[in-house]
Amino acid sequence: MRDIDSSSGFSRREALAAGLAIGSMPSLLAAQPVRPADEDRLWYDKPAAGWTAALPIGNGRLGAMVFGRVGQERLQLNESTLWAGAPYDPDNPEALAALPQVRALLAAGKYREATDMASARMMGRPLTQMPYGTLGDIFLTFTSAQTPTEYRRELDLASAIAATRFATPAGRYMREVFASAPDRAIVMRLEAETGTLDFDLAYRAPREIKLRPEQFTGDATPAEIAADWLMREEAGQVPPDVSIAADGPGALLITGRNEAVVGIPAGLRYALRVHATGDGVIVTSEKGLSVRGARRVTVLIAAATSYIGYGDIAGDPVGAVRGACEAAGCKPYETLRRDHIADHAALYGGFGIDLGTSPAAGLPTDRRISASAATDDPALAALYLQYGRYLLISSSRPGGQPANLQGIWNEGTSPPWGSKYTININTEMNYWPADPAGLGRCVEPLLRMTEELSIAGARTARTMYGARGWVAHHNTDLWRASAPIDGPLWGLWPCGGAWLCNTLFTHWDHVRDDGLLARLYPLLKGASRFFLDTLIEDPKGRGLVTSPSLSPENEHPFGSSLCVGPAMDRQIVRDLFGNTLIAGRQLARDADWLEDVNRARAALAPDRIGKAGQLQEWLEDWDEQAPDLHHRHVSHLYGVYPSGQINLRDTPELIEAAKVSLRARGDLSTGWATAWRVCLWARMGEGDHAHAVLKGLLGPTRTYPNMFDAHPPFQIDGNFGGAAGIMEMLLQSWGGALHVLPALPSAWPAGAIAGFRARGGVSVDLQWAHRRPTTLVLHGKPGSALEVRAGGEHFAAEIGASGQYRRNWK
Ligand code: FUC
Repeated sequence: MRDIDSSSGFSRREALAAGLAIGSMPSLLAAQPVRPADEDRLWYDKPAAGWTAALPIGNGRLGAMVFGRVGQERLQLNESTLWAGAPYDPDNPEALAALPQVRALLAAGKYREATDMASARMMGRPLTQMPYGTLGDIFLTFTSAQTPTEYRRELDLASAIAATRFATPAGRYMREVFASAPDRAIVMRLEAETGTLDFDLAYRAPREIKLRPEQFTGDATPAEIAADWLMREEAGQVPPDVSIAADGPGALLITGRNEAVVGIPAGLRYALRVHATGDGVIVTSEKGLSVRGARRVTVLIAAATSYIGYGDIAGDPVGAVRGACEAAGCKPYETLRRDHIADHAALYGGFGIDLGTSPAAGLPTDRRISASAATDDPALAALYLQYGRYLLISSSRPGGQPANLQGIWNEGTSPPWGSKYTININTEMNYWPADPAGLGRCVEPLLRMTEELSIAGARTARTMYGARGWVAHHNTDLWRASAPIDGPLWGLWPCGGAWLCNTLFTHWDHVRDDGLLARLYPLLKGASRFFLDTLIEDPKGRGLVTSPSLSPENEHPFGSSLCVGPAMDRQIVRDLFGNTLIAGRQLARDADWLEDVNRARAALAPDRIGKAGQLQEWLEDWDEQAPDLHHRHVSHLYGVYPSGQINLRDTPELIEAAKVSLRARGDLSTGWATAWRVCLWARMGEGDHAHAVLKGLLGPTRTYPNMFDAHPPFQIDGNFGGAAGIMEMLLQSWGGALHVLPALPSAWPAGAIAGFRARGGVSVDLQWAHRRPTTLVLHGKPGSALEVRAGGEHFAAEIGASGQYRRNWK
């Protein structure tokens, strides 16, 4: 089988025409031998053997996994509001009376008793939240599938188009699929250069996917590899609550309901409309569409649910999908495609990275991943970063839902961990690369979710803690549930809302927009107020602490994770109070109350160094006796990254202690936990160590063939955390300064990055050679100044009247 090389084909030309390639990159890069944006591409010489080899597309709301199969194309579909259940209130009023008793048991060191009581009386009802679902699949089954003689499929990140090209003895074919945000539809184009297109299109309703062991490793089953026709009999089997009907010429209307889970009824309806146009004969029936003798076909897929907001499910999905299909149906394919590319480019463009290249960069993406441990492939890290940006743009768009544990891509109705929002690390990690990588606009859904969560969380604070302000625990879902779930060992952690606030404040710190700060302040104030009401004095006089709480999700040596005042809580609340002070003072609000916040911040129990020289995870020096010394969470290192409160410049002794802790924890863990370790080693100035850990993240154990992160199974946070970690090795922005090449690994001696955003609203372009900076250009407001640490120097960079500061090194 021969590969079809598309580099001289339409993708490159059209990307250039759309201004996406090197020409549109900042001028700094244009003069350099920088990897062009149209090399930002995943490609394969065979169809996807399984879901984790299929290619994701998304417009923030609608998503699809594209398999690129020859005989039977499969599009597995998602809509970001299709979750199980309906609005519900999980708060447990019994908690209020149990709270002082649980605290007393913890103070007495009776951890198991405290856990039993919390389990019986302090948990949310139901004990689990609602899972994110799937919208089912569309299958296009071709009547004359034959073994291809040439084959290539790819995902072009700059144009956000998944393309499959192949030739069989019957003809030459091309398919393109993209999820258009401006046209609110997935658009699929099929073309036969020679031969004809003859296929049946059918829908398969959502089903439960039980993860098989091989899906944990990313390997496909032999059956999957052999069976290009695998899904044939299943397509068209329709459960009773799903209806499929013809909806005019070439169109199908599919309607169904979401799932009822753990006693919460199914409140949502969904609709899917598929509309095919083309030059052949298209026949519509309640079984699907059949297309015969065509050369060019365009298939539009629109989907919606009745979800309007977390308390309002009275939307009209049928009206929405008919409207979207009709509007998109009026445009020729080329116009849909052009508008989609321009819309995507507005987010994707303006950022570039070049870490150098090697022969490995010429291999198909799956082969690069499997070879990455043993080969030199710096461009794979650059691609991983750009893929992270692509995934964020595709799964988190203003007006939509934030990226969940799987972004928006989920194959079945009972995904791992419900594919929810796990806010004790995973959701926050999703947004780590957003601002630095020039995608601050993608943070908007997280802001809106947090605003909604603060309303539910105020009820939880009142009902369960008798406190003012608002609280959220370690998970939330589409319905913004904020009570503790799963069990006290995981759920009874009151800092989820506070961490979201800090993440949003970091976003503000990058854009420095007054309107945004005014929008954030009520969130910060409410979260701070909860802690002012609930922090307690440590009986041993070490300061203010949380109780009950836990160091996510790590068991201490006394048969529980439940404890008083874990380090992470103190660090998160320290940031929260500090951020509230900055925001309140800048907005000239609540002067007296801010003094209370200031006093409480100073009274928080400080970080502690234990007898092994480690940064203590708990208030007590328990680290060495914990049952899982290599636990994936490194919660007490929150202070190092994403926070900067522990750093090389201001607290070197705590950094040394953090290194002791992290070395003991080990380098490789689950996908997201490995990505966190990359960020941490970078923040601690150890570029080669960060790079070694990154290699572990990019290898086949933690990266699937489609470059999705493997927890395992698939979880998207590692993609985002890894993208952030790659940037942290090159540029950091903390403590009022820009740190240039703070953790450059020896594997990347020369390179360039452009469009990096630093705190303070400054955009940074950097080139380096022989491991030293050669050119630094800052773009920002004329007159603004930034402290820069670069090449062993420390200087103030003032942005000139042109909006630029430039520095060249010899
Ligand atoms: C936390 C982690 C798990 C997983 C889950 C979604 O509970 O400890 O590893 O990532 O979230």
